[in-house]
Amino acid sequence: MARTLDSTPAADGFRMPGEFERHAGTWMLWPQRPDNWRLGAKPAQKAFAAVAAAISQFEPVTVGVNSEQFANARRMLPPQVRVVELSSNDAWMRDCGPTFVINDQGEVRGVHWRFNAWGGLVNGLYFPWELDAAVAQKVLEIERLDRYRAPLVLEGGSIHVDGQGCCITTEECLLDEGRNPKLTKDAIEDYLKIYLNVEKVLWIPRGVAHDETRGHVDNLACFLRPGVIALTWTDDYSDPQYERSAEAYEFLSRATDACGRALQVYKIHQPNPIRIQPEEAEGVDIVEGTLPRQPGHRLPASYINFYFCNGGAIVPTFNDPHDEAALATLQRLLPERQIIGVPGREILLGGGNIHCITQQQPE
Ligand code: KQY
Repeated sequence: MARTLDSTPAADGFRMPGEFERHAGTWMLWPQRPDNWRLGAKPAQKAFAAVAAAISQFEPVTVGVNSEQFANARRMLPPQVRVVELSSNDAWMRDCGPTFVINDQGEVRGVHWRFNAWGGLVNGLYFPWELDAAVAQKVLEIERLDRYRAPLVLEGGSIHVDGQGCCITTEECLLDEGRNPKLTKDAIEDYLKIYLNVEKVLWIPRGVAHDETRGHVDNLACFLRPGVIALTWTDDYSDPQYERSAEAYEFLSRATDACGRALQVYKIHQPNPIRIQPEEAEGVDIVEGTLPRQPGHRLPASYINFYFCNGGAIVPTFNDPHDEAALATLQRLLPERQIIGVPGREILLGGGNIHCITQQQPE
């Protein structure tokens, strides 16, 4: 039975584990909306299928699909991937899926945050979003897991934890006027502490330039393990990302985590600027209320938007000269894992990358 609980994870002794801890599996959604994905989402569907196939070499994968795409998704996804009918407005399981929490007895529950399409009627990316807002509850029902309903607008891409009491986020994202305009920074921090069961929140000032989420940390920085962070970087002073990464580097290098450790911060150089090509923009339907895709618009490409799975890490590649160094650096920093590059451009054209379309369910 999946109950909705009146208590909180912290009160019940549940915490969000680090993504690098063991997973029972991965959840994803299936892209289809033609006002976000070009050419009726066909290229994006191939890209999502490649991500699901790569992860499924390491752990079970479930993909939630709207009813009209069920047969197509079943045909395009490898047989070892479970496909379930699950309606959504778009395909960002990181952001609308549950945040799973565990206790010391190995029990798993889920946090269901409020979802408003990255900014609601103030600066959200599409309207309506009511199907996305129900995804977390439906995933927890399928898994028969109890649910905490958190009174905070939050997408999973705006937080990372080390599983040992520390959370990283950005001020740009969580203090954004479209998310929780009535809550102070202290009130938001208190909710993070209660629902993730962390003791320390590190507020990085800003995320990646041109990111339509306005500051998701999962495109900027992540924990490789407790005490160790990877950060997207550029050596080009004239790039709009330089100032953002430099301030994050300064901030994180001076910070300590909840255990009092100084953080080690490793830089991963971003790809060269990637812009929407005219033929890519042309394939996207124009719909009032959905963020338009303009030719020439710079995309927030980052290798940090990768996903840990059991024994592996699935990293977006961009057919860029920096791909090789990014994969090699991650392999050096994560020697116990197999680092797999999967093309990320089609996912990036929709506004995110591999981390944004996946959600880990802990073991
Ligand atoms: O987490 C993300 N980066 C998702 C971005 C959503 C974009 C919707 N067009």
